[in-house]
Amino acid sequence: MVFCDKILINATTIDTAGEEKFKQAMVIANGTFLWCGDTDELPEQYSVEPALIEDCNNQLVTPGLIDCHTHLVYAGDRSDEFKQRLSGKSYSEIARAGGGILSTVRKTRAVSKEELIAQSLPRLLAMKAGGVTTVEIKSGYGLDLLNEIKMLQVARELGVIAGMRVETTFLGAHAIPPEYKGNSQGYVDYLCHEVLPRVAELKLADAVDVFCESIAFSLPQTEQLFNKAQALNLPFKCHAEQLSNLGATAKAAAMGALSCEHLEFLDEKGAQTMAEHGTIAVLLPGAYYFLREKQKPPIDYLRKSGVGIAIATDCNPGSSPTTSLLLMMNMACQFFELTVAEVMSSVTFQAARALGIDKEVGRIATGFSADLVRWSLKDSASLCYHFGHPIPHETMISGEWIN
Ligand code: DI6
Ligand code: FE
Repeated sequence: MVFCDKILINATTIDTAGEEKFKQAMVIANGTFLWCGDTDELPEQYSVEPALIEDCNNQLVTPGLIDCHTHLVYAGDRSDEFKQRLSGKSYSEIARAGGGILSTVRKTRAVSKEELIAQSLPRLLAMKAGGVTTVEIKSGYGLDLLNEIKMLQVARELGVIAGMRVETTFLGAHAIPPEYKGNSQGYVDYLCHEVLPRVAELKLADAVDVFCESIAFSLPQTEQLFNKAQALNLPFKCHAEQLSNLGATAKAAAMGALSCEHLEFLDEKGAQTMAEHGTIAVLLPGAYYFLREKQKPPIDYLRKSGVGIAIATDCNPGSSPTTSLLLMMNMACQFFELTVAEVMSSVTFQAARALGIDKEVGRIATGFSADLVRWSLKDSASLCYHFGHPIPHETMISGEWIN
């Protein structure tokens, strides 16, 4: 007899490719999956009180969803800039005039840690209420040592408060702060010599990200930051080819980046380099929609070259003010023409790969964290099909139902 905490039977689940598997059973003990397989083959040795056996009646059970790219810690909002964009100004124009990311930097610097938690927590809880159990959170609205540390500490604390898994990413290279106006190289040197080593020493970041773009950091500066990340033993990733093509993807992938993100302007060579190095493409349909981009990421190249595709919210006040990963899943089908199976994989297995935690979360499989969502739906197409509509569900994190 092996005593366990819960058994779920007769569930429709998904595999790593996002394809459905029927009549599945899951045995859960100590927060992890002890056994997963066909309900008919459930070994008799697993013993649990009958009340703790849950018959899922063929409903959809997915791994807990993973939002692998967010900037959810920030103060204030940018609805004023939304109005400017509605009267014809572009995102880049607003950024060049000192608004954009820098306007959120001013607001984020001005608030205390407690206030930043108070403003950011509702966003994280909204994600949790939508079936998300793991969230990546980037810094990048502090842009100096103390404020970047403040943001990363807030991100870590939010994970504890919400009872979710939070992966933190240092994005000091998000914009050039006012103190270094006209001296982006001075700022990159400051990040490499002072900020990143301290962040690493405090173990506040699980990875390093750089916004490589004409309105942000150049390719050589991006490479310099990645070299520093490597020297500090931190994985790295890149905001690449979002508004133009600077060749950041090929460089980042060749250096061993976990993921490259946005990618609207990615070319074939970039996609091939990603495939060769197992770099994940993180696509962000919310930013594509909200900035009214005309160019889509080259899905066909990515597919053809066999690059793993993840989808995330990019939750941020400037280009994607949303917390709904479910809405992004629908948009990924509608705008990027991903299949239902691709989308299901993109917010579970592929998202876990993008974060380098694919041996722990993102799958319903033996040894993985028992994070799952039981949806009141018959299949995964229904999950991608609804939009802007609450879908009743129950979420389990580390073996415990949280609703
Ligand atoms: N690209 C984006 O879409 C976000 N950051 C980035 O590098 C936007 C962040 C913001 O506008 O506040
Ligand atoms: Fe982003």
